[in-house]
Amino acid sequence: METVILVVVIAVLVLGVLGGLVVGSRRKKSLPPPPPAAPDITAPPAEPQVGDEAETPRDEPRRTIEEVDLPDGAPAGVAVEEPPADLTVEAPEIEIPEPTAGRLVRLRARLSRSQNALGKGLLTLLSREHLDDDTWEEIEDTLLTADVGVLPTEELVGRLRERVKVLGTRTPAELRGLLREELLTLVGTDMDRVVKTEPADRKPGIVMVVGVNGTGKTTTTGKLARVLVADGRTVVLGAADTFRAAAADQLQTWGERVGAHTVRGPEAGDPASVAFDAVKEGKEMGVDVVLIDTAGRLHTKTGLMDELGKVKRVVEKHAPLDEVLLVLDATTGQNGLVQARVFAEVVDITGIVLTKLDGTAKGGIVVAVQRELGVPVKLVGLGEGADDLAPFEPEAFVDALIGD
Ligand SMILES: Nc1nc2c(ncn2[C@@H]2O[C@H](COP(=O)(O)OP(=O)(O)O)[C@@H](O)[C@H]2O)c(=O)[nH]1
Ligand SMILES: [Mg+2]
Repeated sequence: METVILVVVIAVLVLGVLGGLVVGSRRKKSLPPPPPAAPDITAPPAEPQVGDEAETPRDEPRRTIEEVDLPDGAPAGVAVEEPPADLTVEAPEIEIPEPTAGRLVRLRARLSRSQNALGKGLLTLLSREHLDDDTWEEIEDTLLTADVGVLPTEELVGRLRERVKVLGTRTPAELRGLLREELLTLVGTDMDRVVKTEPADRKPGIVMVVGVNGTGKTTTTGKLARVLVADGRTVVLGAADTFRAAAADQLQTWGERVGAHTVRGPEAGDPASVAFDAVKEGKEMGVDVVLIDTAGRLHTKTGLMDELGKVKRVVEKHAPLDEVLLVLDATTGQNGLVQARVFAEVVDITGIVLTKLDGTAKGGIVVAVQRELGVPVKLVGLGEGADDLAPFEPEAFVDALIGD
């Protein structure tokens, strides 16, 4: 019995010693590693070697991203707290364009060159005591110089001569009244000058803008988008001038300012497919109007016809064009009329935009171009500013020409 007890005691002791060793060795494994050996500060600093990052300061230990202190639970190598966003990069601010009502009145001073040449010149001549043939000829010259055109000039002078004769003695106010009436007759007060953007039966309205390069098509398209947005409409722009990337950028910039989306294609891509996509996206987005800017660097009539004709045909797979606006630069005078004729043969122009009326004495071109095409001037450009496009109003225009 004593032997048995002794064996048991020895066995327990042996097991205890063995167990302690195992536990001890486990503990040993979990101990922190010994501190690294202190650097030898007597050794000379090593020269940067190839592959070293020479710009890393040698006295600062390099830390890999895993070594950077991270909050609990954060996976190593992933930045947890985003640095604050760069405050200089802000979402583009959307502008609220000016209302369009009364714009021509506000911009009337811009017509001062035309006013001096045409209105004031005519009134001065008409106020002469003796209205002899020479004076009437001077009146004709004044109208011709202002680009009113030969036939309209003859008509106006014929009627004025007649009425002045009937009138006998005349006061300045009477003369002004006569001139105003006759100029209004030439400009036309009964034409429909509304830019058609809202067909009754469907959405979106489709407007195509055409004209020779440099006349102001892209600018006008951008300004028109602003006019529409100011009136509470939503707009998609189609950059169908694919000759230069800059043209699409220019249009897109206009669009961004008023929050209008621009559809564009690859540089030198097919303008017709951009126009088609613009209308498609406009439909999908449910906007009110799609405005299509086109290229104007088409020197031959056949090239022009192919290009614009195709854009029109392709767009009309969606729906008919509601408005085709021809942009003419008022400063180009008779040359503009020649261009107008060519464009009118290629597409059905439904309205004219006369740009740069602020920079010319030739406001009479309004009359000439309407006669030429039998289409009304619907909008006028009176400056490079974003809101310098005005609906054309015959009364306000004539009043601006002859002064109050
Ligand atoms: N003074 C003035 N400049 C205008 C007017 N409309 C356009 N422009 C300028 O004419 C130049 C050509 O315009 P742009 O729209 O690029 O012509 P596009 O080639 O027909 O698209 C630009 O410098 C415009 O700022 C206007 O009504 N008055
Ligand atoms: Mg352009």
